[in-house]
Amino acid sequence: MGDSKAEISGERLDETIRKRLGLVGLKPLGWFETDGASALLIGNIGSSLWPAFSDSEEKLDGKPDPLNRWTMSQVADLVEGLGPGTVREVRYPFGDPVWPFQQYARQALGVEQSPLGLLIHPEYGLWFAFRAVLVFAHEISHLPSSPKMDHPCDTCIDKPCLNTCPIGAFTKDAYDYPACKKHVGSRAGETCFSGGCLARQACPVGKSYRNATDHQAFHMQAMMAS
Ligand code: B12
Repeated sequence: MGDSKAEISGERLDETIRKRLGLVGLKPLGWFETDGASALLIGNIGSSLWPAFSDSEEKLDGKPDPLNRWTMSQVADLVEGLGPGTVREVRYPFGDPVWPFQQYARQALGVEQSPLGLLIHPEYGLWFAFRAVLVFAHEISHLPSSPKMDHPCDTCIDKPCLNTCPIGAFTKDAYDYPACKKHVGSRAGETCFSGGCLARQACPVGKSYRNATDHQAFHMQAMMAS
């Protein structure tokens, strides 16, 4: 018999992780390879994590970066449950260094970029985000493969995402972040600040997965504070 750790079945591991993360509204989104190792991208679909996060100690303790701290605590529990030496490294989409999460998601999920810069999924639209990447220590066999995805923007003629922003912050190949931030912080930008990005909401794909209003407001507030 060989080293059992070298023969971890990806399908079984995926299922174990899916069950654990499902309890708190997180999800294994897809597998990919990075630096010669098997890696798993973890994220949320729409407001799937919002109920568990809303009741958490991290959300209620009044300290900074509650969602990031909550994520780290969920991932630490998960990694511990997988057993010592299973996960070599955890990468987060926040803090230093800035890991290229959108590139990871392209690899893991086969999704592509929308004109807003956010990646778009044929079912979830713009309403999915990333919380962590687990880099595994041992080779994993039978990894679940990701299905080939259509890119919904190819058949979207009107592109409402590009003509809904009240200040035209999005053009075909640029996002004017300073202008966006100035507007969202002004009286005229109150709707964006409390209800979320209007351009993102104008996308016709995956509307039923749209983030809850308080979830969107949470991210807009975090963006303004950054
Ligand atoms: C810095 C940052 C921001 C900055 C600047 C973003 C910018 N457009 O310049 C600010 C604070 C403005 C921001 C805002 C938001 N962000 Co942001 N952000 C990041 C962060 C931390 C790093 C991005 C980066 O610099 N990567 C470095 C490069 C090397 O990595 P990369 O994967 O190759 O990067 C690609 C993107 O940067 C992309 N790109 C980014 N912006 C744009 C804009 C256009 C027009 C184009 C064509 C390309 C493009 O091009 C790169 C090549 O693929 C990532 C998390 C992460 N670590 O990836 C989240 C991330 C990109 N943000 C995300 C989100 C959801 C948002 C907001 C919607 C949050 C909100 N307020 O509700 C807004 C929307 C802004 C927008 N429409 O782009 C998600 C995107 C999920 C998705 N479906 O793609 C990410 C992945 C975070 C996450 N936890 O999931 N963000």
